[in-house]
Amino acid sequence: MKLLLATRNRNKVIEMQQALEGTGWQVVMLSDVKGAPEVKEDGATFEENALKKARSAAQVSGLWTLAEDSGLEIDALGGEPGVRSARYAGEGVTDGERIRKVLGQLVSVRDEQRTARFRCVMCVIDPAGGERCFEGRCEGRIAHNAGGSSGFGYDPVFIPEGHEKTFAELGFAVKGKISHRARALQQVIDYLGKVQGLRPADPGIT
Ligand code: ITT
Repeated sequence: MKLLLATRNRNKVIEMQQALEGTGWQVVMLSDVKGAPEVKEDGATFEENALKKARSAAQVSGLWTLAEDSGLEIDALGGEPGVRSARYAGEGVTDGERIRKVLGQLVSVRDEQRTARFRCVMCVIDPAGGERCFEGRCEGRIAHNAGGSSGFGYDPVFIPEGHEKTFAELGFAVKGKISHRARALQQVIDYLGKVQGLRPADPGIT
């Protein structure tokens, strides 16, 4: 069975593809789907944006489709950048510029007040239009300086709970087990496993 990954973020694709290996689902990229429109991510929640991305790609492709919306919530900034994580500091800016903005706003914030979490909501749409969403979270804190070169986005400033290094320093071996994306994806994989299990009894599932 084919599963369309409805994301244009190559780093997300890498993380999701690795986890989906061996599940029996054949991954299809959004770049392989003709006419997949750009989605305006103007929802107020991760779920709204994830559903928007999943619905538009599912409609064009007719395939089982997985999309996600994710971001970093920093308590000292009232939950910012949150759903605006990709657009924080403006459109078309680099990860480095977004990180500089975050660190700049936290200059005078002490360790114990630098708590934060990554959140990821993944939505799966089936060809009959059924929708299921799953959320993964990873608690942690914001470092005082950027460190490490693995991963993407805010990884160089996020220290997950129980660790003293950033995701970018810890690398994928650790991130792939405990991240918000890994936790959401595990629930998706469990759900897709049940779908596969139902298949012989339900010829309607393609
Ligand atoms: P798609 O919408 O095409 O999936 P995107 O990069 O626009 O890709 P989002 O709208 O979900 O994705 O934005 C999420 C942003 O949150 C992302 O660009 C990063 O800045 C940040 N982010 C999400 N997950 C992250 C992670 O695992 N590590 C570091 N930063 C992350």
